[in-house]
Amino acid sequence: MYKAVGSPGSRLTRVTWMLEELDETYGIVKAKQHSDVMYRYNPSGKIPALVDGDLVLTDSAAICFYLSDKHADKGLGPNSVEERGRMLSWLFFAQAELEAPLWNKLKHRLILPDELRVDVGPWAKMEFGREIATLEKRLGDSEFAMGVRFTAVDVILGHCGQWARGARFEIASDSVNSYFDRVLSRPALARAKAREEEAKAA
Ligand SMILES: N[C@@H](CCC(=O)N[C@@H](CS)C(=O)NCC(=O)O)C(=O)O
Repeated sequence: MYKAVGSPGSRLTRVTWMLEELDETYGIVKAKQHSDVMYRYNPSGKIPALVDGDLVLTDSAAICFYLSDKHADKGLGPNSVEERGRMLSWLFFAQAELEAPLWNKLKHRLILPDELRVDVGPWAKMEFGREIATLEKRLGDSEFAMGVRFTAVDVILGHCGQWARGARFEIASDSVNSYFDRVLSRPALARAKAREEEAKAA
């Protein structure tokens, strides 16, 4: 059984969502960022981690990609070297470009010590808007990032969309908004959130 390690409501949701999409059994190990428990799984103390037997993986995009590749028969991963390349390109885009302004703004608003905080708001707004325009072009008329098939890429992009909406970042694209609506209405995401709520209450 897989173990998904981290705090409910954090990037942990990417992992639980992915596991729900794959219909795999898992347990949630609750751990706060930089807690003793979290350092056992990730040298940086950051959330989330996945435990698969002796393998401990960190970094949400890598975890989702790994799971999709391992369970390729379930259709959420790459089916060829070319698809593997395209999925990795999407995942690097999602984390390095789309997520970066969201994460930097949050860090400077809530996480960093006061003396290190600066106002990255205008930069984050501009950068995020530019990457939404890129996302619109990259998606084109496709239902999902990889075409007609929902994959691990949509978990990571979708989670960025949920984050952006929660933090009231402007998403000035009808097609990207429709894409986020489509992806965020997946029953597997609702199940993942319910599992995290249960874990939170336990
Ligand atoms: N690249 C990592 C980033 C992990 C990360 O930054 N997680 C946040 C919580 S969602 C955290 O633990 N932050 C603590 C910190 O930045 O010090 C991933 O995608 O898993």
